[in-house]
Amino acid sequence: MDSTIVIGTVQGDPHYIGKNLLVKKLIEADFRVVDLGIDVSADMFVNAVKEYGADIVGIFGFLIPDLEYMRDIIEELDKAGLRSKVRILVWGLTVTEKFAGQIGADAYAKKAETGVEVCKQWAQKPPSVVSRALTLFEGGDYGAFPPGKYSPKRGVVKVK
Ligand code: B12
Repeated sequence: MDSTIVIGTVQGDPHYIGKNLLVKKLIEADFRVVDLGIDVSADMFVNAVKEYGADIVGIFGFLIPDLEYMRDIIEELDKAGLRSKVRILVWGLTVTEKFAGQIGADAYAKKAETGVEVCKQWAQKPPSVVSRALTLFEGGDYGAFPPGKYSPKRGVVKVK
């Protein structure tokens, strides 16, 4: 796949078993993966996106405070002028579809398999159309957030 994914578990969170599973499956699917490990700060995400020219960012976090770190990471990517160059995939036990849309992620995926599916769809589409191009499932394991519903910039569109 002609796509580079930077992935990590957010700052303060030591959980990595599920993330590592996703990384393994992404590598098997022939993606270039930059695994930043655990306890990853917003700066580390920003620097890695720049250094490796990543086009996808995967953010994971199990713990409740992680939700705010996810928001920070997306804001820092925006401030660094990188937001329009990457698609952002998030997941965590306390991440809801609505929250993912509100913080400006492009998609969420509850399982490693569906995370890979989202990345495959993105890898086949140019960034400008990618959010809308995803297959969307209501109440399913993954979804995407084209502009519209949750904020003026981004939101969730559901397709049955
Ligand atoms: C194993 C575990 C640990 C291990 C972590 C080992 C490791 N190195 O990863 C240890 C013991 C270190 C740990 C510590 C803690 N834990 Co813990 N832990 C768990 C446990 C039991 C399982 C997590 C797990 O690995 N599941 C298996 C993997 C395969 O599943 P997964 O991670 O969900 O991954 C799947 C998806 O999420 C998805 N996915 C994964 N990564 C990504 C990334 C992206 C981008 C995407 C799209 C998808 C995706 O794909 C995966 C496969 O389908 C859960 C309870 C549970 N049943 O979930 C609690 C749990 C996550 N822990 C919890 C807590 C509170 C803690 C502690 C804070 C406890 C404490 N007071 O000390 C500490 C962390 C302290 C710290 N800050 O350092 C809580 C979190 C509650 C909350 N929401 O805030 C849980 C839910 C337990 C509970 N019910 O209270 N924990």
